[in-house]
Amino acid sequence: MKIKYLFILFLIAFQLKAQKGVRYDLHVRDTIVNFSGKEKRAIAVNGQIPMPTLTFTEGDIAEIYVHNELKKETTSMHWHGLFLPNKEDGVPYLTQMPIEPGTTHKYTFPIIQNGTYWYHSHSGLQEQIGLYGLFIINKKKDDSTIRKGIDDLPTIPVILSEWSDLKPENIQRMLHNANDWFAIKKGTTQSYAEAIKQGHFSTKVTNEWKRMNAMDVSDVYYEKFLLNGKNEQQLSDFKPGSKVRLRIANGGASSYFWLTYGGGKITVVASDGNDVEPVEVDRLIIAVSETYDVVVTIPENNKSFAFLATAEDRTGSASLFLGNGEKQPVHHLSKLKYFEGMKMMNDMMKMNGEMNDMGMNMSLNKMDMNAVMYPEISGEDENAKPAMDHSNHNMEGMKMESDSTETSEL
Ligand SMILES: [Cu+2]
Repeated sequence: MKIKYLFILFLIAFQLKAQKGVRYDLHVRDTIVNFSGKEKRAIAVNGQIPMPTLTFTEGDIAEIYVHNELKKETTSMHWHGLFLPNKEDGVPYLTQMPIEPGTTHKYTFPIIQNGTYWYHSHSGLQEQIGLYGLFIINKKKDDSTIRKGIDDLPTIPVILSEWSDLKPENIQRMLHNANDWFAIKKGTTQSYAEAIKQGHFSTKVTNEWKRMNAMDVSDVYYEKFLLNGKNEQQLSDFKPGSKVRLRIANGGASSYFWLTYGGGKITVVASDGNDVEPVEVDRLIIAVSETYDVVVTIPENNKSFAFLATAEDRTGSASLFLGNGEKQPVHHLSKLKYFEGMKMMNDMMKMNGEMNDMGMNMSLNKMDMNAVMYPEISGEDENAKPAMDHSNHNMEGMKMESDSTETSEL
């Protein structure tokens, strides 16, 4: 009996020794940034926005020291999508006390999964002004799920976000008031003047008559969209013609992004940290807090193509140029056709505000607003190059049919 227990103890001790503690120190500090031409307050970790990419291997023990060096604010860190003991989850007043200024908090947990994740502050609205970063977990060397040609590719961490010169607290207040300020900034008020200019006077009148609001696909205006904390960036140290894996997280506060690549197809290989059957797409949309792993090809010599993240409302984008040569022209997504969307909304409603048959089809997902609002689908894209779209759902009775339902179910 005793010998058996000793043996088990020995095994446990051996196991513990085999697990590697991996330490990171995060120094949280007040900082000043200038993303838009104006100096604004933000929060940086180790002097940078976004926070550093934390990389682990499954089986490691994470030891993350958060040093709160802010002047007067508390902080906390939440590890988005990770399986861990509840007390390490980073939610102030729920799983821990807030980290007071001038103090250090140690998070430690075993890494029992792999994939692409991210982490962010869970205090106040600190995430919006800098406290977001990638959390990457590689597979163990002997993991049977390792995929040749995917898991052995060089990795490029990509974290998306946006910047507003307004304080996040003000944005929150404005959203509660539901005023038109952001729509004015974005040029999406759909005024009568605009309606007349675009030949949609009667659409606008009907819209007002039915007391519906102007069309929009997002609520906040941002001065800049960022990819790894920059609006534009170039990586030129990869072998021309080779493949790379982008580990992408959307660390934005409210923006969905369309992802496109000038250098060819995008192969999606993982979603929210889980491997998926690889699928080739022309583009995909990433929601707030989602992650995707994609594989793209580095261009041949003397060229570089943009990996583009375009805000869903198309008011702006951020780009990562891949390749060692001249930047090739970027194919931007054209402006949305709001009046066409408005017209469709009108057509769905009876005068008394009830839905008609068309409205029913819409709610049953048989039709898609994108089909009329996205110029590249409706076939009136002034930015030339027709791009096959993989975003739309089934659209019975519409002039365009989705050719790739399997893609849209990613
Ligand atoms: Cu989160």
